[in-house]
Formats: sequence, structure tokens, C-alpha cells
Amino acid sequence: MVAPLQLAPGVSLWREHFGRAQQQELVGTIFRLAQLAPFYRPLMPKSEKPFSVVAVNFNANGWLSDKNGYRYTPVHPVTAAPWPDIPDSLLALWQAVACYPHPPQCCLINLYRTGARMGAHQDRDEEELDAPVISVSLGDTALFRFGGTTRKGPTRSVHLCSGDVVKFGGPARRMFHGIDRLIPASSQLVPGGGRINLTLRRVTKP
Ligand code: MD3
Ligand code: FE
Repeated sequence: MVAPLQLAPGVSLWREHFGRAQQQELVGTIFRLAQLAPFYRPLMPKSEKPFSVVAVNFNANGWLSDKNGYRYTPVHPVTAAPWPDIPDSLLALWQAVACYPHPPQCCLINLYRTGARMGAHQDRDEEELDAPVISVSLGDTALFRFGGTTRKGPTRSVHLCSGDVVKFGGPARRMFHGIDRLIPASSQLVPGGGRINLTLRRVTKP
């Protein structure tokens, strides 16, 4: 692994960690698995407002949001089938960058079509906060914004491009973050256009 850019304490960025061929392979794998485990549209708890992204998961712990709240579930909310396994290339990525001695338990895949965004939030449905979250960006460039561990205070923005890998660990694990917008058609990678983001997470304590 090359040395990452250090964006903030606990935030490491590997620009274009995955080359074009590997990006194409990951997208192909995701769309092939999505024939069995289709992308679904999460809903906000209580308000039932639909997310602008659609999502699917790999591995036994799938992150889900619907009117009953945020939680981890072993089965797809529409098909009730177990989620597909995490591809080996993503397990290998975790091994290479996480600096954490146990495998990831969740791989959430968010698909952003043009106009989709994600409001500022913290990832706080996991019991294990000693493990980092690893994010992989594929397709159109996104404007990612992050701040501190409260909603107040300054934020910074960085473009996340296809093939980029970011690790959020230590003090960054509880930071507020979101996606303000995509740069439309900045990549041709994703069939139908847009962006895919994968997040690898540990859910429970070992
Ligand atoms: C910082 N996804 O799924 S990736 C999410 O691009 C999520 O789809 C965004 O936020 C996306 O929860 C942002 C960057 C990211 C992911 C998880 C984090 C940053 C994080 C967890 C903790 C701190
Ligand atoms: Fe998040």
C-alpha cells in the first residue's frame, strides 16, 4: 500500500487505490449480485420519507432503515433471502488497510443516481467503535463533507473520485459526514450513470 493522504485525524485517503479494471470488476460483481438481492429504497424512521439513494448489502449483517428504525438484519427486506457474501477483493482490502484483527461484518452498497445526496449524520448503529469504517467510491465524483463529532462547528469538503478508498478510524469514527452532491457524468463507470459507495464495517465486538 502506498502512503495515504491524511485529511484529518483518523481520516486516510488512498486516491485511486483501485484502477479502472478493478473498478469495472467491482461494479460488475455488484450488479450481478443485485439480480438476486435487488437494490431497495430505504425509508426514514417514523416519517417514512424515502432516501434519495437505493441500497443493498453483502454479508450476514445488512444495515437497514425503514419506518421502524435503523438496524442490522441478516435478510433482504423485500426478498427475505440472506444477503450475498462479501466479495474476496473487499475482504482483502479490509485486511490491507483496516489495521483491525477481525473481518468486516457489513458491506453496505449505496447507489446514487443523478441528484441523490446524503444528509449529515453519524454512523452509530455499531457496537464496535474500535474498528474503522472503510469506504470505496465508484463512478461519478461526489462532494463529501465532514465535520467533528457534534453537528456544530466547521466542516470540510473533499471530492471523492472513482477508485478512491477512505478509512475513518479513531477520532473520525464518530464524525458527522454526508454527500452534498455528485458531479453528473464525471465518469462512465456505472451502467445507467451515477455513483456507488461501499462501506465496510465491523458491527459487534469480537
Ligand atoms: C465517516 N455513506 O453509508 S462514505 C453511509 O458516500 C455513508 O455513501 C456515504 O455515510 C456515501 O453511512 C459516505 C464515507 C463515510 C462512510 C462511513 C463513515 C464516512 C464515514 C463512518 C464514520 C465516519
Ligand atoms: Fe455514514
